[in-house]
Amino acid sequence: MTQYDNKTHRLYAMTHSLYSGRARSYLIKHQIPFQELSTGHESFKSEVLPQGKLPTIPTLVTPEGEVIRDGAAIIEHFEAANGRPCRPVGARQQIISALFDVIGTDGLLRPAMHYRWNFPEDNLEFVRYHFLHSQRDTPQREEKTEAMMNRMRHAAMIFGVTDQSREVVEALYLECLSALDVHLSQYPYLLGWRPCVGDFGLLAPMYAHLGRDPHPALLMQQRAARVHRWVERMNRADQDVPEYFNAGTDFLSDDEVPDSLVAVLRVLAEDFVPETLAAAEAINTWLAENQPEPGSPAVGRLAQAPGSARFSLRGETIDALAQPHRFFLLQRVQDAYAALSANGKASVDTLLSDCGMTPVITASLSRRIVRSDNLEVWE
Ligand SMILES: N[C@@H](CCC(=O)N[C@@H](CS)C(=O)NCC(=O)O)C(=O)O
Repeated sequence: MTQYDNKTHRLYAMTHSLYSGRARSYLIKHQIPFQELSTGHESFKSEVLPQGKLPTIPTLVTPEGEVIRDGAAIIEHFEAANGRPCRPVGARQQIISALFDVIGTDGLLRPAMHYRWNFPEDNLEFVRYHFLHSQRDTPQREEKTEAMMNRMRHAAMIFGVTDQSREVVEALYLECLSALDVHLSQYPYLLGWRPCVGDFGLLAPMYAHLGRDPHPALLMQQRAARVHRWVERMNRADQDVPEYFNAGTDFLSDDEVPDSLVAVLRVLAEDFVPETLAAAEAINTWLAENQPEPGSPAVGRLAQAPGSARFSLRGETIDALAQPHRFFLLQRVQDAYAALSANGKASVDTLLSDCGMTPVITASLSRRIVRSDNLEVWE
C-alpha cells in the first residue's frame, strides 16, 4: 500500500473534474502541501469512501486523517482555521464573493457541459484519455470509461443544453467571457489584487472544462486572453500579475465592486435568476409533497431528485434539473446578507439591483440544508 507522510494532505481529485479545480486552486494559492490521487486508487474505496459517504471528488484527507468531502467544505475547513483570508470584510464585496461561488459551481454547468460534450471532433480523444486514466487498469476499464462518459454526456442535456437551446447557451457564455475579459484588463482577480472565495467557485467551470478542453480552451485563448491568464493565475501559488504595472496586494479599498464586474454579473443574471426562481418553486413543491425526514440526504446520489425546473431565457424555454445544492450555497449569501447592518443591506440592495440579481436574496427553500457527517441533509 502507498505510504503517505504525515504532513501532506491527500486530495482525491481528477484533472478533468469541474469541482476538483476549485479545491486544488485553493490549496495551491495557500501553499498547502498536498498529494493528488484519484478515485481509481485503492485507498479511495478502502479508507476514504466509508467516511466521505459519497464517491465524489474533490475529497480531502488531512494529515490527521480527517476526511472532508465536497469542495466548498474543503475551502471552509481552511477558511475557518485561518481567519478567513478569502472573505472580504466589506458588505458588498462579501456578498459578491459568496454569489460568485454559487454561480461558478452551479450556474455555469450548461456552457461547461456543452463545450465539453458537443464538440467531439476536437475534444473526444482528450476527454477520453482523462476518463480512462482515472479508472484502474482492469479488464472492465474501457467499458467503465464509456459508461461514465455517457453518463456525463447525458448530464449536459439534464442541465438544459438541447439543439434548441445551444445557440442561446453559447451566446450568453461568449458575452460573459467578453465582459470578464474587460474586467480583468483592470484587475487580476474578481475583487482586486487577491482571490476571494468567489474566484475559486468561478474557476470550477472555467478550468477543467472551459479553460482546458481543446475546443473551449482555444475559444478562451482567442477571444479572452485575460480570462485564460486568470485561469493560469488561479493555479499558481504566487500572485502572478506581471502584466499589471500598478499591482496592489489586497481586495479593492472602500468595499468597491467595479462597474466592470457588475457588467459580468448582469450577463450571468440572465439565466441564473430565472433558473434559481424556477428551481426554488420546483423544489419547494417537491418538499411540500414529500416531507423528507430531517437528516435525510438533500444532495447527491443518496438524495431523491426533485425533478426539473422550466424557465425562459431570451425567448427559449429551458428545462434544467432543479438542484438543491444551489440553495445550500445560496444560503451563505442570504445568511451573510441577514447579518448586515441596515446601511450594509441598503448598499448591497443597490448593487444587486444594478446587477439584475435582486431575487438571489429572497429565493430560498422552505427547508434549510445543513452539513452532517460529510453529507448535505435536510434540517
Ligand atoms: N458538491 C460537490 C460536487 C462534487 C461532484 O459532483 N464531483 C463530480 C466530479 S466533478 C463527481 O465526483 N461525480 C461523481 C459522482 O457524482 O458519482 C463539490 O462541490 O465537491
